Amino acid sequence: MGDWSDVTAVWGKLDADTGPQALARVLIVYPWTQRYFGTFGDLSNAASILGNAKVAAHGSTVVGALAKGVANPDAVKATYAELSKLHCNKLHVDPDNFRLLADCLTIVVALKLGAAFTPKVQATWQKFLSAVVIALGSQYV
Ligand code: HNI
Repeated sequence: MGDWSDVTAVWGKLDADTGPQALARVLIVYPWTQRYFGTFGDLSNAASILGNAKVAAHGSTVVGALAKGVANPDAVKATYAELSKLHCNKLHVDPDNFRLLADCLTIVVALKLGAAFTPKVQATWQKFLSAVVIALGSQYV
């Protein structure tokens, strides 16, 4: 999957705010995704979303779940099989949304890394996220 050290390098440069920012962007840029987070309180405008502690905590959970994929690049599909079933059967999340989250995460990563997010790094990083997105959709029936 490209030069894997590029992915581990990106991962090592991310801070605790990465997940919260990525999920907040999903909810702001694609407001229809708010439907899954009815228990999260006020999501009525960008400032509320960016300041919402539940969004931040859940963003950390979501991006934290990528650690296993980074650690096991050859087993991405197996790693996310259970999460795929959960999002399909229990959470009823439309799998198209995984791609939206991946894209927002890439944008946050680009902002954080700046010039270090070279095209080569981007290519490998997006290939990794794409594998995760496919894995998360793989148990939908
Ligand atoms: Ni997702 C719960 C991982 C994308 C909606 N999600 C989780 C949990 C993990 C997780 C981990 C916690 C599971 C548990 O409680 O056992 N989610 C991921 C990953 C991605 C992702 C790795 C993509 C990279 N989830 C999304 C997207 C949406 C989404 C794009 C909706 C737009 N997820 C949810 C919802 C929950 C959830 C809703 C339950 C939240 C709660 O606390 O009630």
